[in-house]
Amino acid sequence: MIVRTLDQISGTERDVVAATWRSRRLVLAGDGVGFSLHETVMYAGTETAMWYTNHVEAVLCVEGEGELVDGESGDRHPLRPGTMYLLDGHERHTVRATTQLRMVCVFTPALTGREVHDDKGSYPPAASDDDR
Ligand code: 9YT
Repeated sequence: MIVRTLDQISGTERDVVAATWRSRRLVLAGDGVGFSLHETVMYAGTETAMWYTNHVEAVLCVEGEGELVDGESGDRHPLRPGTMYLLDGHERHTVRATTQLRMVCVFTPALTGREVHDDKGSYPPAASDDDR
């Protein structure tokens, strides 16, 4: 069993800061369970375009208000605590944070740790089975 707190990982390699978000990665590929688990804060007033071509991601909003735009269909969905979205088709999407948004995110395959978005808003494929 592994037990970790957000306080323990703050300021460590598991704490990744980008222009519009901060992601504290509680479970990573090195833990060897096939998924990663992150607590992600999207900063108030920001817009983040993403396109996870190599991963499936589930996101549960637990704090804040915003909007999710499906980049494939153009559909818009309000984001508020209790709303979940699952990117089961590698959809392009944009998150608009009206207030600060706090999300719980699960990625499969697991992220290895230091990933930040490339110019398409994607992360590279998992390096190898040895990293999972
Ligand atoms: C909601 C979302 O996907 N935000 C971008 C960061 C990502 N969740 C991560 O790396 O934790």
